[in-house]
Amino acid sequence: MKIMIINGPNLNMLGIREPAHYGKETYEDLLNKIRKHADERGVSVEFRQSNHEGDLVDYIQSTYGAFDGIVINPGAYTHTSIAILDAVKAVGVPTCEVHISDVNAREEFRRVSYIRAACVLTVSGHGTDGYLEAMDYLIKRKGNSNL
Ligand code: CA2
Repeated sequence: MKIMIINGPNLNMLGIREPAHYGKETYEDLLNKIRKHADERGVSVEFRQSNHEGDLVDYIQSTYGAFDGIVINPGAYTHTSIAILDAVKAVGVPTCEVHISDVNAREEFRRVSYIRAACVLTVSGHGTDGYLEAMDYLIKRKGNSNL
């Protein structure tokens, strides 16, 4: 099983500031944590990160016919991007939306998520463990076509 892990704008800055919202782990710590989790479950992961909306659309498109699932934290594009929503709809690859912070407990504008409508799961407010929960959901889902 192949999962693409996509992170949007500013997530490469994790651990540098705003630990109250995003914790102390760096982006590199996050990748290592996901790699370890993937190894333990025998799944293959590839990572992408960009600060540019069009790059994120390209990454999503590249999963078509090549990946079994997507775990994406679109960052601030969550709250604005119809292009990212359309890309997920276009490829039809099972996609989980992840947010490190609890977006529903923050500013009003963070409650809006365009991508959510195309996702099989949203995990919000579980810190970086949310990425692992999303991976497990996709793994379980693939093993049970009724989900
Ligand atoms: O909670 C999340 O994971 C978010 O997707 C993170 C985004 C934010 O715009 C979303 O509303 C919720 C922000 C990405 C990280 O931003 C940083 C800011 C300062 C220091 C490090 C990262």
